[in-house]
Amino acid sequence: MPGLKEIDPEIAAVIRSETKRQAFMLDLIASENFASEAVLEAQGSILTNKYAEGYPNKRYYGGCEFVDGAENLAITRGKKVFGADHINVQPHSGSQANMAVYFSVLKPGDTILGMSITHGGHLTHGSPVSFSGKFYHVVKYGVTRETQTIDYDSVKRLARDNRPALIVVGASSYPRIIDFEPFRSIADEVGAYLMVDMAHIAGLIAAGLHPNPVPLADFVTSTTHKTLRGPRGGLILCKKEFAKTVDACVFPGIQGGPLMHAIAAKAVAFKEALTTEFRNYQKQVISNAATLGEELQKKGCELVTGGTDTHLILVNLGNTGLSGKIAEEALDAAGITVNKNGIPFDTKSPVVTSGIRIGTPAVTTRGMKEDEMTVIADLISQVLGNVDDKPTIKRVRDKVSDLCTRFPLYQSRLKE
Ligand code: DSN
Repeated sequence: MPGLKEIDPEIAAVIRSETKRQAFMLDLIASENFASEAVLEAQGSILTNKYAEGYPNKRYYGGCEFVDGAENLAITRGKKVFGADHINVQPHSGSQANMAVYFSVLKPGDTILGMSITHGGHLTHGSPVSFSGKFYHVVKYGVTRETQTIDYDSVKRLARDNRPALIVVGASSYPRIIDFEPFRSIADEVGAYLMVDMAHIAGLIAAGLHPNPVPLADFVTSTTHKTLRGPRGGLILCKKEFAKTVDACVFPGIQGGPLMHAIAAKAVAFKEALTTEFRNYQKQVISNAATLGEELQKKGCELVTGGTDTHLILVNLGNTGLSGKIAEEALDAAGITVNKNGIPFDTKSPVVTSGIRIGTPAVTTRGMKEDEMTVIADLISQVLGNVDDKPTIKRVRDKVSDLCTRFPLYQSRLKE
């Protein structure tokens, strides 16, 4: 059969350009990573051709004996990585994983207590523009003004006052360790279910470098492509008693045929997550984030919460006079990819923002360490101090390109 270049040169060109962009720009998006060649091979495999609605040994189609093998491997390994009773590896995304949990224990109109997106939470934790804010009555908790860390006292007060059916824990721009124990005891006190969305920190948890919510929460959801470094997708972990209802809510509740190629790639990622190399990688991710944060502070940058315990830092640009939008655009022009991000109590809109979020999972996958974080902090600060100065942007862009060349990525793909 003819290949992509012959059939569709335009899409082949898009993939080639994106491969070059990933190889020669610094990816500091906290939710991104570079999947291994093994994960990519499984995800790009002929398993995409197979319909397998249902679960292993209980499918609605014939010919599922081999894809059953893939899903069973993903299930066994995923449970081992996180120490869970039950795992569903079929969610196409983190949002679908969250939706399936909500559908399994909530009725429309029930109250959920989730972290405000403006304080670091996620769209699906009750934002009014997401299904979660449209189907349910949402009460939001956040961080304190003083420490910018989760206000556990206010979580307790809000839970007592509003008696939520479900408490949602987890964040997409929170740089500190989350203590799941207070949430468990608050949920018990008010008779709520507890769900933890660990998407951002799943890799750290798999490596034992962040407390594991699985023993405490009724449900734990995640994506598989952030710190966990697998294929794009989602998963749900839960106690045995919820297994049947969660599975039924994923299929046939909200999804049809599972993406067997993605499930096979999840199995590969879980295998990788069980290795010593993976643990060492996650340690380096955290150490790199700490170094990057400290070096940026030395250059005068203000960090939300004053630092990080995880893979990400949130820079408050207030003292620079820049918005997140301007900073993101200037850094992008210099070959450094970050995202504008609201900071707690931000007065700017979500499309402008007063902050940028910076993460180290992807650059650490390339092999970069503390020395490179010092260089990157210097490059970022040069750009932030000279957003309109073309020669500075060009000089930084050249340095970024040199740095990326020293830490090659997807080399065989660049030759294609
Ligand atoms: N969009 C993801 C992130 O960047 O954190 C969350 O879903």
